[in-house]
Amino acid sequence: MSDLKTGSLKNCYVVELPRIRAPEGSLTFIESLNHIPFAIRRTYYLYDVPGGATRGAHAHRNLCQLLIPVAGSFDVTLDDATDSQVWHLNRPYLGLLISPMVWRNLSNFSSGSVCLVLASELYDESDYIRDYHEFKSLQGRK
Ligand code: T46
Repeated sequence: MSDLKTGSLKNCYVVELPRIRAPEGSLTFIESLNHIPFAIRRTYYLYDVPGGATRGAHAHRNLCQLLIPVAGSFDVTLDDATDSQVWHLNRPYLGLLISPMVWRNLSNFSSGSVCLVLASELYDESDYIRDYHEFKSLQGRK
């Protein structure tokens, strides 16, 4: 569990990661608690996403994550039950940090895109809020 303030879009932001550029290609690296404000306990990635598919449609109670478009592009819509904002992610050195208690939808995946996710916690289904009305209620919005 990170110590980020939770439940607000104000705590979600783009992280510019280090980029080592060379004629042979580029390299980006990420260090726990240095480039991101949490220790990485899990890594997973989304790939082979068919055109028109959407992912997400939930919030997490305690999980903090960094989403990185390591290939291709996709859109991330975040909603804290008061405001919503869309990010178009299309650079492998720019990740989107998502704090707990923020509803997310991922869409517009380009062909061959890969979304790498660094997560602050192990997988735990009880951390998910999959009902938007419950999410709004927990956020103090009816
Ligand atoms: C988010 C986006 C980017 C596991 O067994 N282990 C795991 O670590 C994960 C992430 C998922 N699963 C299982 C649970 C479900 O049966 O895989 C299935 C799909 O998982 P989920 O509904 O979490 O998938 P997405 O792609 O809709 O959402 C995930 C993250 O949960 C979410 O926080 O931001 O990827």
